[in-house]
Amino acid sequence: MAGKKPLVGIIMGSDSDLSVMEEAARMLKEFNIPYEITISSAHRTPQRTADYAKTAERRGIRIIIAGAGSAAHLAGFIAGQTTLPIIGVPIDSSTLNGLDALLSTVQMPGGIPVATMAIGKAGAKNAGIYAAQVLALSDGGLRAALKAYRKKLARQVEAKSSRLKRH
Ligand code: RP5
Repeated sequence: MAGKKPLVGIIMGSDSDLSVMEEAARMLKEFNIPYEITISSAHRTPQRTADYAKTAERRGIRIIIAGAGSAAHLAGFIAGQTTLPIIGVPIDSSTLNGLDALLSTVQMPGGIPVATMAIGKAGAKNAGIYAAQVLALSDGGLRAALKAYRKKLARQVEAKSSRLKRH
């Protein structure tokens, strides 16, 4: 993976989002998908965010995962400037525990979609997996890795259940 051109862009509104967005990066690493990761805000650095969105496709990025909290406009702001698929991750960084970010991210106007995940770490993790699933449409090796991952999850549940039965 090292040295390969990134296929997925992870972007977040603040460094305070990193502990959540690292979950997306962890899943991309697990599937050997090269990614880039950056911080840019729709509100605090709108020009930097616009430049990121507008140059992503020509830099070889295929999907963008955008995570932000509070009045979270990052994913939608980016979606308005590129036709790359955008995955939104609402982050639970505010006094409203992410409900604000969920509504701001998911309620896009018709014509400009954002695929919105769950609030917080589960959403970031699923964003990484979802990006892998989109890339797997044209990558048989990745499809096989995703099927193996599902089997691993099932085995983990069975192992947990067996441990319970032994008590
Ligand atoms: C949002 O505001 C960021 O995505 C972050 O979740 C939240 C708080 O940012 P900081 O004040 O911690 O930089 O734009």
